[in-house]
Amino acid sequence: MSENQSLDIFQSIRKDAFGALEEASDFETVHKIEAEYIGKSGRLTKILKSLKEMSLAERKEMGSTANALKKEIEEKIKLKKEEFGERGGSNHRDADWIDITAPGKKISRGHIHPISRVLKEVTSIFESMGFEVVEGPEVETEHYNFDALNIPKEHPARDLWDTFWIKPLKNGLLLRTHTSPNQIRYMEKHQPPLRIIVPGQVFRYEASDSSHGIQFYQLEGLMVDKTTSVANFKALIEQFFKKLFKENIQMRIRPGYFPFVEPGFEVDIKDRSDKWLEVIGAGMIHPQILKNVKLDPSQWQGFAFGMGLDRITMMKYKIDDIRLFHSGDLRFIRQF
Ligand code: FA5
Repeated sequence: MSENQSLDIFQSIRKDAFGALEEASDFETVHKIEAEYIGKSGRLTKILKSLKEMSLAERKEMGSTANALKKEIEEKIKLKKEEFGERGGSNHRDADWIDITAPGKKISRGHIHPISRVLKEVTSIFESMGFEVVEGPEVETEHYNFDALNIPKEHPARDLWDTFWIKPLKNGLLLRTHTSPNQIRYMEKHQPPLRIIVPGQVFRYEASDSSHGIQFYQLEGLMVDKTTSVANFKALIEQFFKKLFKENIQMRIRPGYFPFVEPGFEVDIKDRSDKWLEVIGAGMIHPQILKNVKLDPSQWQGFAFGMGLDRITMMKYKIDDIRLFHSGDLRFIRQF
């Protein structure tokens, strides 16, 4: 090998090694470069190993250049290793090193179910209008769910509510089909004037479709005073919709039948596709119900209503299938 050729080799090794080290951006890469040039079978190591086959003069010349270059590369590698975490010579390992400037991992947060969201908003609107929030049991007795509401056994109106009965049947226990039993429960224990709402889950043994669930939320409302009238009910509901939807939505009240009110109505609101959606069953409390709870119908009167919260939520968030609420589909819930 001529002197010029050997100098060329050293120059190219030097250029490659330093170029690579300059570009290296982590500890691993520096480690690889170290092996490539000055490791056991590194490019420079090979030359050093071949020295013994050379003449004395060659060996002298090549040897000192090779050793100087090796030292230079070693220095640079040491600096680079320090830069990426290995404290020169100490036994810190790469894995022990923490990059405190690295961006944090994104923490995924939970989501509030749209019905919970609406329930919270709805209760706070009614609270602002003087209503108190009360709760009642989901497993109910036949007495409160039906009889006390003027729906005795064999009464055809029982067919309005397909019921999940709890075995053994002789106990007369069921999953409440509506929140109305709480009208009775509350009036038995409290004297008017009364203003309450009772939110909760109800259950019906019926076929489901895009606007009917077998398990859904209702919100019962009850107001009893000396002069409480249909006009009060209408004003309350209009005010409520205005506050909840924050825009004027179209609503209509039409006659409806429930054995525990007289007269009874149903309230519809217009949905996006211009179709009426029934959201509330309501009416003036039937005199017989007042008598059942030992209130004198000639002194007291009031209204009651049962609002379908799932349907209200569908309107509020433009959801077109009620079954999505219990689908367990995370893509749905993550939108809220
Ligand atoms: C009742 O349950 C009565 N207890 C309401 C009532 C209370 C009347 C007080 C008079 C006085 P209804 O079955 O219509 O009525 O249900 C009331 C509301 O619940 C409906 O307007 C509707 O918004 C909602 N709803 C009824 N069935 C379902 C269902 N399967 N899925 C989702 N929402 C429903």
